[in-house]
Amino acid sequence: MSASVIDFVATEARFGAHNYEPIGVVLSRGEGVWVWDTEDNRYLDCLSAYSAVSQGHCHPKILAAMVEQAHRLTLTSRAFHNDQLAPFYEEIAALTGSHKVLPMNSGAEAVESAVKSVRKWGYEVKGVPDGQAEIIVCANNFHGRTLGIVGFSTDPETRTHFGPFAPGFRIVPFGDAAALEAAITPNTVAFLVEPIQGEAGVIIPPSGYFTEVRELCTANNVMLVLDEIQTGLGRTGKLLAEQHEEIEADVTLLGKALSGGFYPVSAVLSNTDVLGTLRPGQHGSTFGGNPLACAVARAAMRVLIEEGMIENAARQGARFLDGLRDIRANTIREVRGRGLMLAVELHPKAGRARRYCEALQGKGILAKDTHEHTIRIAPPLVITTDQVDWALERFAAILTQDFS
Ligand code: IF1
Repeated sequence: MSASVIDFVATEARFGAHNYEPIGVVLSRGEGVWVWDTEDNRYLDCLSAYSAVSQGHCHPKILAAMVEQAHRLTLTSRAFHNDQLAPFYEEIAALTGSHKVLPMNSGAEAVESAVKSVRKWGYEVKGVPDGQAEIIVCANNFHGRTLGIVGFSTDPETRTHFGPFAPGFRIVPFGDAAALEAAITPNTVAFLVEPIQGEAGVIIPPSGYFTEVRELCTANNVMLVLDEIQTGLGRTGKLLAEQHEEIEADVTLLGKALSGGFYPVSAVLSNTDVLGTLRPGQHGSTFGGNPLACAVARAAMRVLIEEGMIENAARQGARFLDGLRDIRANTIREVRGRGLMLAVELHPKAGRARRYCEALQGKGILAKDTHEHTIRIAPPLVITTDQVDWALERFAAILTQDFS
């Protein structure tokens, strides 16, 4: 690392809370799938800011929409109407087939908003006695960092010493429909679940799981809440991951790529009943639904469709997965993926995934480890065939080495 890079890293360490441990690269510029560091070294971004820059870095059309809107009007609060919110509602509802929309900012806020809404629905529509609502979630879930959410996490790192936590959550294993059925009571208002568990290491449930989950939720009048904050908007090769099993959630959560990485924009999408229970004054946000966010999100959704990014994610994701599976290396325990949400799980004896990510950096690839032994791979959805092949060559070169 050069002197200036060490300076940036040291200054961050001196003033910042140490809640991250970044890889030693200081980025200063991005375009499409590429990012450059302060010394002008180029890297293929295989993290995409945790899937938020699916449309590629600094997409020119999203940028233009953002700049144009920033010149006109940025924030009004919801105390007044603005001329971007209505078209945003129309366009996101048409795209996803939803009836009602609640605009928020971060993913965690969308999750919290959904928890509040399904509880309210439970009391006011389903008839659950006040204060008794139960929400079922999965072991190894990741839905964000706020108190309500970390309270139902099963990861000690995420929750230790942040309590006391709110009651009202039950935990079942992911991918086990019988366990869900057994956990449902008359007071169950919702099942909150990721279509593919991201933080857990790109865990894909057994085929048929979500079909059964959908049937169980319908039979028991339980709202199925899919957290598509990471899997949604093309990441898995479909607009929504629910489409892989041809089911429809009652509540869908979007965030991250909803803004193409320009701005925090999230949304709760629902049938009429769930969001219909919220009355004036009962929920809100200073920034939620602001004109700048709406203009950015409209452009982000438009380019995703117009530029064929979802189909590209399916095509390049299949190529990437095949290519990773073809790498003959005893460091690899399993390769998983759907669309451009991929992971390589290393043999525990191969050494820490972090070391492989650092070695990949040396070859011009930025990827992120998760849980000691898994390398997560999620490039922007605009990646080309040549770029996938370029990346595969480098993954092969690194994965055939031993860093134990
Ligand atoms: C961190 C992982 C990704 C999410 C799902 C809600 C949220 C997230 C399914 C909250 C956020 C992030 C945040 C980041 C790490 C990260 C992550 F490693 F945990 F798995 F994306 F890959 N639902 N995911 O994945 O959204 O409030 O952050 O906007 O360090 O917290 P947010």
